[in-house]
Amino acid sequence: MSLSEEKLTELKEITKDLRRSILKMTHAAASGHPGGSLSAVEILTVLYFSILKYDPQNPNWQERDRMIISKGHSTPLVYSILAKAGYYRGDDLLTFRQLGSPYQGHIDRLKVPGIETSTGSLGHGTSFAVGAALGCRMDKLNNRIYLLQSDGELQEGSTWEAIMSASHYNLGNLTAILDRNRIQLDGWTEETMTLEPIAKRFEAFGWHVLEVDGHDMNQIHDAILKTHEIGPRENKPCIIIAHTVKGKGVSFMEDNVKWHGVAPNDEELKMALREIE
Ligand SMILES: Cc1ncc(C[n+]2csc(CCOP(=O)(O)OP(=O)(O)O)c2C)c(N)n1
Repeated sequence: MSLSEEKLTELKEITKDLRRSILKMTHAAASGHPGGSLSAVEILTVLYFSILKYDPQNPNWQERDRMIISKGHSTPLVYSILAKAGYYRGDDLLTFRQLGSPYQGHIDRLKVPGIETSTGSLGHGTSFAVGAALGCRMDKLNNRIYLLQSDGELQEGSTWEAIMSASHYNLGNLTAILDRNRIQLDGWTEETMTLEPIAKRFEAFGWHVLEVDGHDMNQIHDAILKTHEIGPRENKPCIIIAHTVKGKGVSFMEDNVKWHGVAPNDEELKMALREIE
């Protein structure tokens, strides 16, 4: 069932808040990763506020869905969304990347509640998700495993070993979402190491593939619900290829590799915040 108009309006307001927060946090730290945080805003908003089962009062609740964020550098987004989800107040988010702050540059499950696994060294998250999916199935838990992947990490061999094992073990309880923003650290993925045809490659590795506009929250939501049916029915892991724009929402950051790991200065912050309004 699609999102109601009311729910969609609520989610859109959340995405605006998150974009503001990403910009302010990176500006305050004078470092961080705005581009790949902005591209994944709608994906994580739909997950955290209309799909995922979690209890912020009890982050280790056994039946929780497992949300594995493999692109562990997208911290300004992740810390902001966990605050909104109620894991903590978040009034200290502007200590981002300072010594002693819990909000370090890459996510650490021992420092911030709600983080399922520490990542940042790219290419680990998919293996972790496979292990979590196997473990939850063995424990007969009534939950699902969600994985946010980046396209840059699909250029790493270990990721494909994990992708292969997910179908070998018939992990119908696993939904991956690929933030297909087409840019990694050095440039366009297709120029650094060709990934296309990604959908056919996942299919060849035994996954069920769906594709969406990664900024259209209705499409994201409906595709995730489809994976809840298709995964267990076909006993297959599912992937949603979410076509996104790196730096989405700020015109001078969009599709621009420069904004992978650079913070806005005072003037750029003002311009960017005006655009979000
Ligand atoms: C194993 C490893 N090698 C290199 C890096 C440095 N690094 C940080 S982000 C990044 C790539 C960013 O592109 P992508 O993974 O597609 O992320 P997104 O565009 O979604 O931000 C790289 C190579 C890293 N974090 N881990």
